[in-house]
Amino acid sequence: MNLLPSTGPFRPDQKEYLQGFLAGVSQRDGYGVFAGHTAHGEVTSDASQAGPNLAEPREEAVHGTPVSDLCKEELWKHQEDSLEIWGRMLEHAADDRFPDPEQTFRFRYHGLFYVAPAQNSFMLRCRIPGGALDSYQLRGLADMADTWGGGYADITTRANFQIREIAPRDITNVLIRLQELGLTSRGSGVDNVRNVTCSPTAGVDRAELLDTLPCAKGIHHYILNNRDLYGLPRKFNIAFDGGGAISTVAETNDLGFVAVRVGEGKAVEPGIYFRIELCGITGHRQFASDSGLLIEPDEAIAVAAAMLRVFAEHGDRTNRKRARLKYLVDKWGVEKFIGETQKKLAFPLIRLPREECEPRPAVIPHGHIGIYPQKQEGLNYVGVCITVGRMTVEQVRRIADLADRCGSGRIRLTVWQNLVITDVSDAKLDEVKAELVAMGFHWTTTSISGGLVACTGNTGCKWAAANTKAQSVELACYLESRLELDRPINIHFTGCPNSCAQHYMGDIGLQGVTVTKDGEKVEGYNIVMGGGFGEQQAVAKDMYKAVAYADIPPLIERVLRVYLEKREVAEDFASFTRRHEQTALLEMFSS
Ligand code: SRM
Ligand code: SF4
Repeated sequence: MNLLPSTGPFRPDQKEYLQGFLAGVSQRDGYGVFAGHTAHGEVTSDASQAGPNLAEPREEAVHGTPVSDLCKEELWKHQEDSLEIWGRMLEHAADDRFPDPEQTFRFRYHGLFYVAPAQNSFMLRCRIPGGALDSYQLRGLADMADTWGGGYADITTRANFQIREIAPRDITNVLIRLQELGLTSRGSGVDNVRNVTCSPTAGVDRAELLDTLPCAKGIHHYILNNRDLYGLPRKFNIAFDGGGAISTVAETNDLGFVAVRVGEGKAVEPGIYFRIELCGITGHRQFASDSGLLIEPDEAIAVAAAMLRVFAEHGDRTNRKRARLKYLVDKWGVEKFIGETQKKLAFPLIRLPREECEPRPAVIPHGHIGIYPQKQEGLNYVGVCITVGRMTVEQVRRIADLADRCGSGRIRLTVWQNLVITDVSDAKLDEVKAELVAMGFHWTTTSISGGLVACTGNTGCKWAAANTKAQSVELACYLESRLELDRPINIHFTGCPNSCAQHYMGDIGLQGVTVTKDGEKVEGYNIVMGGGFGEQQAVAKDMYKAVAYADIPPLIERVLRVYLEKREVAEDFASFTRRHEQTALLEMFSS
């Protein structure tokens, strides 16, 4: 009998011989005989050397998750690199064809969102680090929206720009033109680091501790040039806050860098540092929390890259509902996450309790709207209210012209869906004001529209239960014609639980739901109140469920009238709603 190992499986006669042999040995010793494999794949009888059986090819894995366990989207990512689909996009353009579900997912790597059934067309989402644009880019975007889109554009809640109603035949035209403008849309959708935000007045804010625009641009370009930072387990948000007069709500991001000053006599040299906040995800009712880490500003890109790689390697690749950074850190604890990050860094991470840093200078409520002097003598920035971020191409062009004529040609988009024109000389302020009024815009901080944020809603997004943009504008007009507020208020309209407009951090937050009224299904909202950010940070509390939209304007009017009547001196809306229990508020609002 030939018992030499062959390349195929054992023959029946070989198996029988081995079984008999092993049974004999086992009887002789009185217990089973171990046979396993060493780490090099040899068969061994020594249990202490046990390793995997390499005789069979090991199942492929994605960062340790076997391919058979991957969720659908992870499998697509594993099968083909979505950054390599230029040919396919050209094909779709040539055929004027919409993509199937798999290609719809892949196209989002390039910022192309096929948004049917809400609209039978593509939406282009750009990537504009820090929301910083030059006038020629703004004009170029307006031309794109005119030529290939619906003649309008939106500023998003990540200080970004979206153009809608693009036909399949034009998808490569828009991508090419965008690059010609020095912009990109790469990685603006699905499982990538989204548009990196920073303080919209970075570099001009008198109160800021640090100009964070170079940080936002730095990580943006690092990602663009390191392919392993695409295809994360899920989306990832990064923000840099310079610690100045305007918040960029870093605490709503997966990773927030917040500038702080450390004074004399502490464990580190006095100076300006970043504190790192982790795992903001307000749709899941969680703000980012301080990690205890204190880093030098020039370490920020390296630390962000290391944290992204830890997330890429260990985030959940099987269940997309649990694939955000929050769930990895919930599972591990912050210490383990920091420990794994440290392993990837060539310099030590340092901790310092938050109390050892100086308190943040006061944030101006609604400081993103209004006219303020810059740190550069004689110059000002003008925060313009672009109600819910929507502009016609004509308005976009006029803003670009205004920035050229009266400023330095630079503008900044904000996470409040508004924009800031910088470098306006004192002498030009009146001209800017007059032109803004002529365009239908304003800069009044206490207006309802100045604090209005609304996601895309059901005219563009299939998840939406309501027409958020139109209804929010209607509500603002209704309230502004009946009430006068002397303190800013934020109202956030979000079309579904995904919370793209962060309703849980609004003074008043509305989340779209379908409501049955008089036997008919109509658009409506769940309403939360008392949310806030920064010093006022709080997740808003549930107040009303399933209110038909038609009933909302009079309801919110009543709420605001009660607030104005019963508040303490100079009390803001958030403090007022927090001072009372939900039942007490409901009672006051019902009378
Ligand atoms: Fe969002 C998905 C629009 C900011 C949480 N978001 C979507 C999609 C792509 C719907 C879809 O999957 O088809 C929406 C496209 C609508 C359209 O056609 O315009 C959409 N999200 C938006 C924008 C445009 C809202 C706006 O009007 O400003 C914002 C684009 C930002 C950007 O420029 O990149 C936008 N989305 C946000 C934010 C706020 C933020 O990122 O700072 C959030 C909450 C924060 C967070 O960390 O999640 C947000 N969007 C979501 C989620 C829920 C993710 C989750 O893990 O809970 C989804 C659904 C998903 O990813 O599967 C989603
Ligand atoms: Fe769409 Fe919902 Fe996001 Fe609004 S919150 S844009 S409805 S996914």
